[in-house]
Amino acid sequence: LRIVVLAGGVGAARFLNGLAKIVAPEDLSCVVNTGDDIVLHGLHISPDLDIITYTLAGIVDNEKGWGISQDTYNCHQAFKNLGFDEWFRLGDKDLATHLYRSELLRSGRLLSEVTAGLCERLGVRSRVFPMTNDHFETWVKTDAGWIHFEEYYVRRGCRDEVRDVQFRGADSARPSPGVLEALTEADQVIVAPSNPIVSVGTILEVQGIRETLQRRRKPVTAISPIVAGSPLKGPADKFMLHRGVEVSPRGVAKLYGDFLSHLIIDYADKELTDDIASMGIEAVATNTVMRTMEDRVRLAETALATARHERFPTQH
Ligand code: FO1
Repeated sequence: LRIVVLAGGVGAARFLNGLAKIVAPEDLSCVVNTGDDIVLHGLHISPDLDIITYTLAGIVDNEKGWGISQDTYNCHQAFKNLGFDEWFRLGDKDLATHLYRSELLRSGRLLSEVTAGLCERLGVRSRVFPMTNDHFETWVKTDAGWIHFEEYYVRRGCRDEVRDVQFRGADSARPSPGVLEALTEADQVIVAPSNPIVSVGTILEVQGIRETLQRRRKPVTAISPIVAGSPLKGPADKFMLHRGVEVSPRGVAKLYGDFLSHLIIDYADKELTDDIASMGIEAVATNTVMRTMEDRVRLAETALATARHERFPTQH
């Protein structure tokens, strides 16, 4: 079975960790959010692409969920000593990735080519697609003004109220080569438990991606990143509230309702099953909190199993 996963960063990587244990690497493709991409010190950093690639390569720092396991931070510290306000922690080995990417992008290579090159070097046999090769950045309006998403997330620790969100570049961002074909041909598309606005919502903003999902006649299964009224990780609640969407799996179902066939929700929300069914989406309740590798594999198995009870949205 060919599986395509729409992925953000840490939450998606945890899920992929389990999925990669039960799906052959060549049958697995990921379409990854690049709205978090940022240029720092002249280096092009793609946080979510790197989190996913390092996870599939088995070298991610499992404790943090990002960066390379056992990396050192000598350069980061030396830079700080020079008086720079280093709010984004780049590990020494991780820096090599950013140097590699920036060098190749400067020489005219596409982000998708650079990502494929990195995957090859790191022994990742699944395909990792950036959602777009075009410029795309998520910006957040806070009471401190407009700031890049990473500044909101890392530098300010998600503490600000979200006043507005902009997807800069979205109007002209086209999917990277092969993305629409992969989404059309996949036996199952799985939407990882990532932020539905700034991780998956960005992917859906890229020209043709949402429409391609709407046209599918095979399953699209999402895993709710919201459990009992709170996000599993990160600030999804603030972004959903800003959008006027209820912070619950029902809100997630609304955001994906035009293309979703199945939604995996936590046991804690199982009373929402009928409500979600009335939206034409089959809800499956299970344990979605991934503490151990066993949890991750079990959730991945549940996601794959939903595809065997096919049911599709009633309206498009
Ligand atoms: N997250 C942090 O909370 N603090 C950091 O200093 C940080 C550095 C970092 C460096 C490279 C990278 O690939 C990811 C990094 N992240 C860091 C994670 C990242 O900011 C977020 O997890 C995602 O962008 C949200 O999906």
